[in-house]
Amino acid sequence: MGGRWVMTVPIAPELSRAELADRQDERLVETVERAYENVPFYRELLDDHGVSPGDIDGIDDIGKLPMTTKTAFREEYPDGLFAVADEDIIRIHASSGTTGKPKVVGYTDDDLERWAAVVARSLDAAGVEPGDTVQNAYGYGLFTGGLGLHDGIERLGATVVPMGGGNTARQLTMLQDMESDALSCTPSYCLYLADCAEEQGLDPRDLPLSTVIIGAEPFTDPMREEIEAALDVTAIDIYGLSEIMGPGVAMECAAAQDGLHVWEGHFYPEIIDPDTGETLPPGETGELVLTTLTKEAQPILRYRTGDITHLYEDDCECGRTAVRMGNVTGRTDDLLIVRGVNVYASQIEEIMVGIDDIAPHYRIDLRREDSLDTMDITVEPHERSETTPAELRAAIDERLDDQLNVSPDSIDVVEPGTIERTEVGKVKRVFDHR
Ligand code: DLL
Repeated sequence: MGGRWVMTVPIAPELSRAELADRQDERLVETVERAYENVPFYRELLDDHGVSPGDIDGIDDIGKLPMTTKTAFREEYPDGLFAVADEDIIRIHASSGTTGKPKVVGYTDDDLERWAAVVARSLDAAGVEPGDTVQNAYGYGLFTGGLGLHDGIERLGATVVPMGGGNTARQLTMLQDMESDALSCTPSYCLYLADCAEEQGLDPRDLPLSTVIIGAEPFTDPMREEIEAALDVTAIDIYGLSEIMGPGVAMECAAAQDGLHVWEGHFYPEIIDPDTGETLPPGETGELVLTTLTKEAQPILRYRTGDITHLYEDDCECGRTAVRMGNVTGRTDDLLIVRGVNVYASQIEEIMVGIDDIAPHYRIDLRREDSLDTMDITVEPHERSETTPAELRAAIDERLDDQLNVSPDSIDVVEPGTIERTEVGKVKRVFDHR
């Protein structure tokens, strides 16, 4: 779609670290005041901890603030965390948990403006340019993925093809007919789409795409490589969560493809030890805690995301000054305790995806039988694999035992295509029946 008029890129200039720090100081003070004055939940929480807004002079004081957990969203459902009058909320989103009520989030007009700008900035980091065409296959609706990406794509001055999730045959047709440069969707859907293309006799590498923007669920490095090879694209990681804004809290840059720049003028990141709550120094792995610095409708202080990662402050070759966080491969609540051995689903995934002959589709079923935990793994070989199921089982068993000290009760190798694919929404791989 060349040759058309393109608006100028509305990307804010890079701030120096010192300028960024000044901005964070100012914005934290404002955010704490706003939360204390307008949200009874925060007034009580701060009062209970003996902290008043006057104690917070800047980011260095953030450790004085208590943390917010997801239970606040459940207890204050639906709008108890809003800091503005109902008529100032112009959009609602919600994220459904596996249990209980959804977490409802609200946005003012200015919040939506800032969100679009932050997503535009994220897309710019991914190498998407004004004038490009982006097919957006994140779900539209209460989920923040669809509309969040949508507004950012438009803000950048790119063309959005608002497909939403599912309807894969049509996605493939539109990708070709619109000559889309980029596709935004979950990593599992990316692979599914590539498989569907092949089934239709189409080589997925012949699709016009050069970039895919993948996020909303964890993926491992081998899985990213698989996506890049299958579609002949660069796969860029986008991170975000509804409670803090939605997609675009942090974004990998195409230049380094190494860690995600956290847009620190808007979201302040910390890493804590999930067991003790203590703040950890840069480089150490723990739970990501985020504070909104510009959210008007719903300021959130020190939110425990449950996501496991680390922060690194080294200079990035792209020249962006914002700190980077590692790719999120696990969550504190993904921890599986199988017969007393602690293991993250992502660690199991990493091992399985690391075995060449195994397709990145698997499921883990956990059950309890006679007060003993059992773990059954189901995997698919790659279509091209010539290894026998017995050899595959042996390879998985040996690596799980060597590297994680776990031994599943069964490893079932099923025909390619047997494991149910997720066409809409986030992939679910662990089924805990206990
Ligand atoms: O998933 C927002 C989003 C939409 C992000 C589209 C990226 C793209 P929630 O439904 O509230 O919001 O889920 C947030 O998803 O706490 C992580 O556990 C996980 N997650 C999000 N992005 C990534 C990522 C959206 N890039 C939860 N890598 C977060 C790993 C991710 N996990």
